[in-house]
Amino acid sequence: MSKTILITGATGQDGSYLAKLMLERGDRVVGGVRRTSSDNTWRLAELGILGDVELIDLDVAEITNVLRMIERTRPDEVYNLAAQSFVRSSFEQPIYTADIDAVGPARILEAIRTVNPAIRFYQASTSEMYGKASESPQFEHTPFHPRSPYAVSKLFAHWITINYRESYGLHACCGILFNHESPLRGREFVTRKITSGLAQVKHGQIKTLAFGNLDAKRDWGFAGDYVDGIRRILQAPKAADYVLATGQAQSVRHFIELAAPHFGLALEWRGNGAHETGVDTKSGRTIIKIDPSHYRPAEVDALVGAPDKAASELGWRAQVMLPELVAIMAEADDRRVRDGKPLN
Ligand code: NAP
Ligand code: G4F
Repeated sequence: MSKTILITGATGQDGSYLAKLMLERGDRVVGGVRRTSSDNTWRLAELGILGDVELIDLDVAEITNVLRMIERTRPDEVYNLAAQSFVRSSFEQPIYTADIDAVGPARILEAIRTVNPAIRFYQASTSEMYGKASESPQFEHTPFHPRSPYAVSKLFAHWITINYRESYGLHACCGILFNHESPLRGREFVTRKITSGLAQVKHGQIKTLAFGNLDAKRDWGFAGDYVDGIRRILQAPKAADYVLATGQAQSVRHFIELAAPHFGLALEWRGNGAHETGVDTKSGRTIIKIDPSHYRPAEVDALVGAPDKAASELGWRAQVMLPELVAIMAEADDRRVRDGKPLN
């Protein structure tokens, strides 16, 4: 039976992929968009679904707006993907980040509790909550040690979601998602910065790229796989929380090494620390540098998830592993730059 799905943050990477998945399943999809001075629907357009999603003004900063939109659209399920999602910016804007990422979900939960407690609710929790993790890999029960205002805010959101489940019986679930990427990833995140930047180097638009900590390790999967997991989490008969991850971690350095050959570059690392460079041995040109301004006040050194519960209870497994993910992203950015299309 067709359902009404409300997605907050529908213009983001996951919101766009999730909207496409739900439309393909025959659901009515209402996409919450926050008002900005310029159009930000390019991902929906790239997926060919811009005309199919009902777009509404929805900013999770404003409780009356959230209340009205839930009353008006009468969703069966709400997926809260809205966030200030860039960890580094959260150190500069901790209070704003907390308002959107922590209090925002609490506003939605209050609206659901008030309007219709039968509405199912999904909260986009994050592996960043593990931060300085005390065990590896990380499971649902691994203790949290957040290392940024973003992660602290998301931890509040995680627990308030569980609290509304326990206090009021809401069918409210958290997906603890490890990093997931795609050609629709924002360019400020390191994976897309690598593939879009190397495409620009290849086509002569820029000479060098500057990074921070090359040795940070992440468990990178493909966003298309993860939105399928998000949907499955909310369909499970009993509300619960799940880790979604590939189970494998690699460094930023390794991601760059995998990406370089897709752009015809033969990368060699030279030097150490802040003086390390990446040189293309074919041309002899330095294409990668270190810029310490990209270092974070507190870093998350390594994250790797254990998606065993999602596999056994939801039948979910990541399909795309890192080499294929890099190839998909590299190919998309190479094509965009070659064809003179915006990188966004
Ligand atoms: P994203 O591309 O940054 O998308 C975030 C979305 O939130 C955008 O549509 C953004 O709108 C919207 N937004 C920001 N502030 C808002 C506000 N005040 N009210 C309503 N909407 C607002 O992030 P993503 O990668 O798709 O991630 C989706 C969610 O999963 C986020 O909550 C993120 O924190 C979480 N998460 C992501 C990952 C990952 O690896 N991608 C992993 C774990 C958890 P604009 O288009 O106007 O900016
Ligand atoms: O790509 P990142 O900015 O992603 P980060 O911080 O892991 O956060 C992403 O994943 C989380 C899930 O774990 C989400 F919750 C969150 O919303 C977001 O989607 O950085 C990855 C790593 C970091 O250790 C960072 O220090 O890459 C390192 N890094 C090194 N140089 C860099 C750079 N990160 C960025 N963005 N830019 C650099 O130049």
